[in-house]
Amino acid sequence: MADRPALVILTGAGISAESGLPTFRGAGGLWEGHRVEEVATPGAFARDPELVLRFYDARRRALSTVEPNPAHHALARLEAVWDGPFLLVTQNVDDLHERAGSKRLLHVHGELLRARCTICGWADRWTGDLLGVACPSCGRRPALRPDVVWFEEVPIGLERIEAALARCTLFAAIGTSGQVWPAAGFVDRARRAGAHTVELNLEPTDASDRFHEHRFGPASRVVAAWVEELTARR
Ligand code: BV8
Repeated sequence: MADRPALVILTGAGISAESGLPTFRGAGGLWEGHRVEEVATPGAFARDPELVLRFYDARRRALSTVEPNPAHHALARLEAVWDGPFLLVTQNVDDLHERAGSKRLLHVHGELLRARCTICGWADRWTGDLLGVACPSCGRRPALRPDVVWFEEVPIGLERIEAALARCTLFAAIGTSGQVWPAAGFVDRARRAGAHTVELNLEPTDASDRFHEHRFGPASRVVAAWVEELTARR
């Protein structure tokens, strides 16, 4: 019996853009006003923890004011009807995929709504500000940081992602500029496994020539149409 089709999807900031969350590298992007090294590296946190905590507190607050968009909902619908292996890997630290109903989801760069203690290792869901807050476990302050993967830190779930890519038959990258590694290399791993690869983005990226197929346009329209086609065939 032909193996069931195995799907791996990688999403980036572009899938959340129409929900109102700024991307990283577009005009008016998230890093606007900050060089990424100033706010998303362990060195930045050691040098100026207040600046970094304020940057993430502002993003966490913004998250409570936005909703998933049709692209997030389309991926949750696709997962619900997909009859083969399915893994949604997101580089995003927002919770919009969860709120749209996605379950088989992996945050390769961590989550804005989680925090951890740099002293005792405590970690848990966290929805409030972190600036000035003592660790709820060891009581030390300053000690808490956002539970996200900064540059130079090891991404989450790489073994599980590698296993999924090694057997995938269809790989889609949605709303990502393909500039951050090792996530940017997932498409190459999928191609080596023989998968068909699709890039869904507002416009061509520097990574476009590494995909077999492209669907250009806003994610809320393009992802919904792509999912419609895939589910009609099943
Ligand atoms: C690591 C979390 C060692 C926090 C982020 C080669 C191999 C390995 C590492 C490296 C390498 N070369 C360089 C490195 C180091 C570095 C790296 O990649 N540097 C780059 C800048 C050159 N990588 C690392 O440090 C990583 N760690 O390598 O550890 C290791 C490796 C393997 C095994 C063991 C050890 C850690 C990287 C993670 C950094 N953390 N964020 C936070 O969010 O604050 S990165 C950040 O960028 C976000 O996670 C974000 O998701 C990610 C990628 O950005 P995108 O999502 O693509 O967003 P962007 O704005 O760039 O693009 C948006 C896209 O959407 C655009 O294409 C746009 O056209 C499109 N779009 C816009 N609107 C729409 C749309 N599309 C559709 N519809 C729309 N409406």
